[in-house]
Amino acid sequence: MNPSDTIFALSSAPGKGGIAVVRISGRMAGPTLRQLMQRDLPPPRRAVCRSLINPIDGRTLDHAMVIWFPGPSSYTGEDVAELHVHGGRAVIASVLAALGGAPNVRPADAGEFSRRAFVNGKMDLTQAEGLADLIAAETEAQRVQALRQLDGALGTIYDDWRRRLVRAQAHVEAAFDFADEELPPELISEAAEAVASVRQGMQRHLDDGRRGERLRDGAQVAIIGPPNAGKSSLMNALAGRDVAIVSDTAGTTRDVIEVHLDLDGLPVTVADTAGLREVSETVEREGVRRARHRAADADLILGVVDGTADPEINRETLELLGGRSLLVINKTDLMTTKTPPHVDGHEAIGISCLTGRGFDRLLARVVDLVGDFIGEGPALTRARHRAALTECAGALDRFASIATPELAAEELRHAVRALGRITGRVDVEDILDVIFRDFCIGK
Ligand SMILES: Nc1nc2c(ncn2[C@@H]2O[C@H](COP(=O)(O)OP(=O)(O)OP(=O)(O)O)[C@@H](O)[C@H]2O)c(=O)[nH]1
Ligand SMILES: [Mg+2]
Repeated sequence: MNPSDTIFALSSAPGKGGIAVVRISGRMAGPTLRQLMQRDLPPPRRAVCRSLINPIDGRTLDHAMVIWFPGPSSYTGEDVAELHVHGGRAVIASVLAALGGAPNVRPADAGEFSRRAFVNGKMDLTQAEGLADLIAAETEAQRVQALRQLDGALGTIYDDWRRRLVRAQAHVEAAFDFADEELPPELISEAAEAVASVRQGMQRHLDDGRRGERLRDGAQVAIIGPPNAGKSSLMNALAGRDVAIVSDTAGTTRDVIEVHLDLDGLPVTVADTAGLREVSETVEREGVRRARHRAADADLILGVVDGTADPEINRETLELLGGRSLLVINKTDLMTTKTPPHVDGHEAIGISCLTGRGFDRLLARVVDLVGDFIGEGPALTRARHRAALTECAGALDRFASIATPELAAEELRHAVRALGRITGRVDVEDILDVIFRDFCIGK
């Protein structure tokens, strides 16, 4: 894969459509476009109608809308041509075949346009990831988060930390590299303060309960409760279809059953689990173990109990509630008494899976709780970022406990490198820039 090649690809989805967009990027984009149109290039960034001609046999391929983006004002930063052709399979195939026959042009590899945009400084790595997430987004909240990341909200936070650390590093390095020069003594203490403040912000970012990652992958909701309480019935009601088997036999559900749902724009994975009880039978016992495990990992627990049953069987369910959770009192259609708003300090909602009563209220509370948890504002979205930030934080902690400037500077270097890996900025030139800009050493 040669980055100086000129590449082309179908940029819209494959298949039949009203229009299809073919992009060409690289040095040969202009000559190739000229040859396809057999006319001069149109004015930059203006949509024009042109016939596309097959250069081999001179026959017309399609009447297209053509836009010419001379570099660097283009998506990739290179010369880019966009051909908006009619979206039929044969049209697309003939245009791609004509491009394939053009000299010094080749089909693009996966992600190659965006990779070039990164290499040419059009976006950082978090933005490239945001773009991938935006294309994959299936719910409204995922779209909003991805767009925020594409707009550079995450990259801005990481770059700001990195800039402050680079500056601290430059100051610490200056303290021993240029020991004979007149350096203000507060430089080191200021550097230490700056590092401590970045470290704090980073910790808050890391302690966000993985909400950004959850929004990418879906918040985890676990339905737990004693056997026969109506857990699978609730799961089916939430999913709007028969996902899990419902029966009046206690112990019907034995494994964890998951559905992915879009609740008011929020991606949620709901897990129905085996009824909690002490059993000797090995398969059901394993199911109960998995149910407890799910409850421990969940972002929201829905503890379902049968409002008509002996409360004694609810004890373990109530014990597992805590953190973000709701007690769902089911089968209100069989109850003569009203359900209390709280039970043992847990917020309670009465519903009937049979009649649907209370279900809207429950759904609204679930959306509230998951929405609160996922929250607003840029959040860590990927394990890759978390790993790099954790590494960076470790280096900053070691920096704080080291007395010799040489070793301390080495830890800062390590921290800056780890942060730079997130956005894809790993150069040393800017450290030198700060040194020379701030100190004017050697006049
Ligand atoms: N009257 C009434 N019956 C219900 C309601 N919800 C569920 N049931 C019945 O309760 C029984 C148990 O329902 P399930 O949904 O299978 O209960 P579960 O909690 O998943 O049970 P296990 O998987 O065995 O732990 C079934 O016979 C359901 O039809 C309700 O709101 N009202
Ligand atoms: Mg069940």
